Amino acid sequence: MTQNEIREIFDQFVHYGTFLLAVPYGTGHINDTMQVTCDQGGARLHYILQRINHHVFTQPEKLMENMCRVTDHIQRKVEQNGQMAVKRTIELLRTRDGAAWVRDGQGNWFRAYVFIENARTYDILETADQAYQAAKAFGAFQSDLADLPAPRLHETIVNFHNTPKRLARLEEVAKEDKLGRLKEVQKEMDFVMARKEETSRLLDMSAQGLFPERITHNDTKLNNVLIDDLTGKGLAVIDLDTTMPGLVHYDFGDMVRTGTSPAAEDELDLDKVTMRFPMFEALLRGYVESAKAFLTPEEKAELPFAGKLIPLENGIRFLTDYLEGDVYFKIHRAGHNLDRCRTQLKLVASIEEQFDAMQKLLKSL
Ligand code: ADP
Ligand code: GN1
Ligand code: MG
Repeated sequence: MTQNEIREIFDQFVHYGTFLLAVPYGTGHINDTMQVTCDQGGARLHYILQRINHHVFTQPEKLMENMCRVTDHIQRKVEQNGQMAVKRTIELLRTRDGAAWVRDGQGNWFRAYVFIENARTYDILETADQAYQAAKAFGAFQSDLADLPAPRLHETIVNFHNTPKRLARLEEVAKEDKLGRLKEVQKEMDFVMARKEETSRLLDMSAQGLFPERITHNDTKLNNVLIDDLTGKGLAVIDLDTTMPGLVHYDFGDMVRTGTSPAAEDELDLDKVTMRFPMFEALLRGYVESAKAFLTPEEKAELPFAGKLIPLENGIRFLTDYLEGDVYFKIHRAGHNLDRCRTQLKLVASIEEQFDAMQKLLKSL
C-alpha cells in the first residue's frame, strides 16, 4: 500500500493531528500492523493501524464486536479501580459514524488503536521478573473477563486450540504431500505421532466436566503484553482477535511456549532452545498469583501439561503449514515454517525432561 492509500484509510478514523507517515510494525504472523505518526503542532502522536487477515478471521464484524465488548469491559474496570496509570487496554478509534473499522474497495478490513507509549513487547524475555509480570497481566486479563455479561463471545476461529483436530489436519496434508516435502520431515512427523494420545488430554477432561469454560485470550505469546518501560510491570494485554471462550490452559501453555526459551521461535541452532526452569517458575507464580481467585484445583493441576501441549500444538501447526506450502503463517525465508516447527518440538523435548520438577513445583505453590 502507498502512503496515500494508507492515509485515506486512516483518515476515516477520528484522530488528533495530521497524518505524516505509516511504517510496518511488530513481528506478528497473521495481521498487517503499521505504526502511524501524526503531527499536531509539532508534537508527534502515534497510532496503530491494522489490516485484519480476513482469510484467517473470516467474520471480521463478529471479531470486532467481541473486541469492543472486551475492551469496554476492561476499560470500565480500570476507571472504576483508578488504575489508569498502571493498566491500559486497547483503545479503538472510531469513524465519524461510530464504526470501529473501515473497509476498502478490495474487501479489506482495517482498525486503529491509540498507541500505548513508554512500553514495549519482547519477543524473547530477558528476566524472570518480566515473565512474572507478563503472566500476572494475562491472569488478570482472564480475571477481568470472568464477569463479562452475556451473550457468549463469538468464536472467532472455531476449534482454534483443538489439538487433536490440528493433528488430524497434519495427517491429512501429510498423506496428500502435494509439494513432496514429507520426506524432509519424517523425524518431526515421528516425534509428533508418538505423542498423539496426549493431544486430547485436556479436551477429554473438559468433556468430562472437569474444567469450566472461561473467556481466554488464546494467543498469549509474550509479545502480546506491553511491559511498562518505567516500572517493568505488565501494562496492557493486546492482540485480542482470539479472545473467546476457552480453557485457561491455552493461555498458560502459550506463555510457557514463548516465555521460557532463550531462543527465537525460528532459531536455527536447536541447542539454544531449552525450557529455562526459572522462567517457568516465574510464569507459574505470576499466573497463579492473579488467577488464584477463580482457578479450580483441577485446572491448576494441568498447568504444567498445558506448557507442553501448546508448543506441541504449534509444532503441529507450523509443520502442517510447511507441508501445505506456507499458506497460513507469514514466512520471511524458505523453510521458515519448518524451522519454527523444529524449535517447538525441541522445546517439547526439553519440557518432557523437566516435567517431574515442573509438577513438583506446582504442588509446592
Ligand atoms: P499481530 O496480530 O500482528 O501480532 P498485534 O496486535 O500483536 O498484531 O500488534 C503487533 C505489535 O504492535 C505488538 O507486538 C506491539 O509491539 C505493537 N502494538 C500493537 N498494539 C499496540 C498499541 N495499542 N500500543 C503500542 N504498541 C502496540
Ligand atoms: C500467530 O498473530 P500472532 O503472530 O500473534 C497465531 C498464533 C500462533 C503464533 C505462533 C490467529 O500469532 O496462534 O501461536 O502465530 N495466531 C493465529 O507464533 O493463528
Ligand atoms: Mg501479536
